[in-house]
Amino acid sequence: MAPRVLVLNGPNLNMLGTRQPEIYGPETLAEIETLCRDRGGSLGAEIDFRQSNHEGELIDWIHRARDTQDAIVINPAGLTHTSLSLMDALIASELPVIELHLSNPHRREAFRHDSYVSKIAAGVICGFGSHGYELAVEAAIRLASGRTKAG
Ligand code: DHK
Repeated sequence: MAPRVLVLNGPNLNMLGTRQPEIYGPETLAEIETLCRDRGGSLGAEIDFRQSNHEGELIDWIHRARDTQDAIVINPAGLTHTSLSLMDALIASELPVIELHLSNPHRREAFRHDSYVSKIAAGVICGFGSHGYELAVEAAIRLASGRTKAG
C-alpha cells in the first residue's frame, strides 16, 4: 500500500506569492502543492495537501488523519508559536510529524523562536523556502513507509 502523507498549511499561507516574498519566497501555494505532488508521486506516495486559516479546521483534519494517513507534514505558520491545541491534536494523531517553515524562524524575531510543534515533531525543516516542502515530503515518506501494512 502506498504511504499516505497529509501536508497541512496554517493561517496566511494562502497568501504566498504576494505575502512578503523576500521572506517566504515567490512561489504560490498552488505551485508548492505541485512540488509536493511531484515529489510524493515519484516516491510512490499519496499526498493530501490542505490549507486553512482556521485553527479548528486544521485540528479536525489532524483528528481524521489518525485513521487515514501515515504521516503529517505541517507548516503551522503563526500557530507554531501559540497553539497548544494544535500540538495536542498532533500528539493524539499518533502519527510521525515533520514540522516545516519556509523561513528560518530562529533568524527572525524572538517571538518566533519557540514552537509548540517542535516539542513533539520527529524533525524540523526550516529556511529552505519551497524546497523545504520537497525535503519534508521525502522525510515523511521515509517515516511513513515503516508504518504502512505492506511495509
Ligand atoms: C510562516 C509563518 O506564517 C510565520 O508565522 C512563521 C512560517 C514562519 C514560515 O516560515 O513558513 O513564524
